Amino acid sequence: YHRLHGKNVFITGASSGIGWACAERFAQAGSNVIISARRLEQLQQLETKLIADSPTSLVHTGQLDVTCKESVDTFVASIPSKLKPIDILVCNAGLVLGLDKLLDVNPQHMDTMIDTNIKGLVYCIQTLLPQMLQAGGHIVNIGSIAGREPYAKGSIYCATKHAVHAITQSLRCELIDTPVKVTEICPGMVETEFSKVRFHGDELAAKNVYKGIDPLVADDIADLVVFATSRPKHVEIADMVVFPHGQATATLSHRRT
Ligand code: NDP
Ligand code: 8X3
Repeated sequence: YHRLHGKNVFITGASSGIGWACAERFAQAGSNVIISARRLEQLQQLETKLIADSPTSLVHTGQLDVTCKESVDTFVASIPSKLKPIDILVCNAGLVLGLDKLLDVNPQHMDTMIDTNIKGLVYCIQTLLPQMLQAGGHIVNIGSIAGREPYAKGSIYCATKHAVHAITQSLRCELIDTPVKVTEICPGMVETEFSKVRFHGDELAAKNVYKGIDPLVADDIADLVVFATSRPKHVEIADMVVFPHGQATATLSHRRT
């Protein structure tokens, strides 16, 4: 991972799960990290950990709600110059709310998923891509197996992750003659706060999602993000689909009883 040393990495949704793990992995590899999310307290805990574990890495921490374009612009403008230009953008902030048939989808949940998973990702890319076009860069979008295989009671979330897939592919075509690479990472089941958020804080319902499975953990995905972004200049990993062993499709899992 020597190529990551001294790189400036911007991570959205770093207050838990995959984003948090990415911040740790990049800092361990000698990158400087900009960590953002809505929950500042969690980010401050992460910052303390990063500074203790990786004292040579610079850390910039700030509250950011990706659904607000203005706040993305303001946040990026506030990044100290020693952490610019951004070399790597990890568009990770995302969420699912509910597990409902289309007829029962709560309109506010639908808006939040679309605003976060699609529009928030686009705002971050629109804000950071111009500087990458000059200096070079790498955009990593966290998609999902839900962006390849729609499943019952997941229509809106699946649609948002299909959108992430489409946006990533379009972007790679648009950037073909530039020094910017684009990668999509599509995980299956990863045990993070994801299911807790889906079931509105119901810990038992969240635990049941992973019952009888050895789910992926956030570090497994962070490993792939640092792998993809540390390849030689001419290597562009387009996408990676990753499951825990025991999961074969979005809905086919083998559970130990
Ligand atoms: P977590 O719930 O643990 O983390 C989600 C992160 O997104 C949090 O840091 C949260 O921070 C942040 N976030 C949510 N809304 C916003 C917002 N409006 N602005 C900024 N940050 C926001 O889940 P994961 O780590 O699992 O999820 C990360 C990504 O991985 C998501 O895009 C998810 O769709 C994807 N994914 C997850 C899978 C899984 O099984 N866990 C499988 C496939 C993909 P805060 O609340 O502080 O804002
Ligand atoms: C998360 C994967 O299939 O649980 O993106 O919705 S799934």
